[in-house]
Amino acid sequence: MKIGIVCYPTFGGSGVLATELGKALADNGHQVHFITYSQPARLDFFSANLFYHEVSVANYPLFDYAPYESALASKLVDVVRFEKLDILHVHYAIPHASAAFMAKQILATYGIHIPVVTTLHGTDITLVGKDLTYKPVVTFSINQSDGVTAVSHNLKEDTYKHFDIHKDIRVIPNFVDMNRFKLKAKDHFKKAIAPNNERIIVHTSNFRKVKRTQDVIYIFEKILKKVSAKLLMVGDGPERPYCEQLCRDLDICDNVRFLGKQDAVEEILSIADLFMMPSESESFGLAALEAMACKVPVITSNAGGLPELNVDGVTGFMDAVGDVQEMAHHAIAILEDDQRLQSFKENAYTRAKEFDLKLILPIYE
Ligand code: GMT
Repeated sequence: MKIGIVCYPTFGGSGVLATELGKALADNGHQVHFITYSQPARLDFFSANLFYHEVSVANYPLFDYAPYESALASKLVDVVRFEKLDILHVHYAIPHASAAFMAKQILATYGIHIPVVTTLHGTDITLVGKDLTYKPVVTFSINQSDGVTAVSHNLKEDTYKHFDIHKDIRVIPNFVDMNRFKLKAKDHFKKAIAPNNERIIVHTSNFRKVKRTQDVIYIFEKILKKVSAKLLMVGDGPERPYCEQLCRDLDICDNVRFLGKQDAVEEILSIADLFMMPSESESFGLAALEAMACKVPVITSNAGGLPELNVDGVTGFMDAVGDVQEMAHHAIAILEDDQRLQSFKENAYTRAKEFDLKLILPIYE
């Protein structure tokens, strides 16, 4: 098939998942066209079946806000017509689903029928979409999609709860490429980070408020009182300066490194003993799944779809949002005992295999 994929090209989970899906579909012989405003972060190689079409927004002094949605709809019309696409798959409802709807209507005037599949990822429903500013458009464009998928049962239920949706929503969970995310020998790297064989704890996110990154620092400070450890904070975003300040206030800077945005996350996960995701809301938790594929147990909150991934007491632990005391307690329980740590690592890996790309790709197809 000739598939158009619309996504955010950044390091956010929806963009990562959309890019990995496009790459896998291309490997399976489909022709995949990414349509977005810059090169997706994980689309950093050449493949005969992969194409990238940049949406550029013409600016004009009159515009306080450049109309990206109109530019995207126009680009979709252009690419569907001239590349003869069979289907559009849009990731993240705002504004991708509504731009696709507009493109679909315009294409109909040329006698072209293009089916649109919308995949809901999380904040497009739970945070931004619910906002009255966007709600009518989100509701309408979901209902107008020819197919709708959500990345967890929790997200599907939330969508029905908050929007008047009369379309069937199919749950297709996030997946991980187990060939890429696997434990790799990175002893030199481990030695550089933890020269005295300290436990290594990792957090990766876009440092938005919803991730509760300061909780990671509070939990780590409690862990340090019992277990010698190092914390790697991967990613960047608005909360990072507050986290850095908190490390100074708690006097733990020597044990914390902020690595910024990283491409080879799997290499960092390969030296990790524990992953932390204390999010306020999380429709699935792709970053936790990637950690589990690298044999890293996870301490998460019990928000949103996380219970559909993390098996409490088996692949890690789950505690109430904001309960840093319990999260630290559970982290210490895993880290202080070599044998227990090893069995949590194996369990995390076994669970991750249930979300292997090879199993999820055919569902999307
Ligand atoms: O987590 C983020 O802030 C990024 C966000 C996005 O939409 O780009 O991720 C969402 O989609 C991911 C892929 O489906 C899910 O694994 C994340 O759980 C979800 N994030 C939230 O719900 C906060």
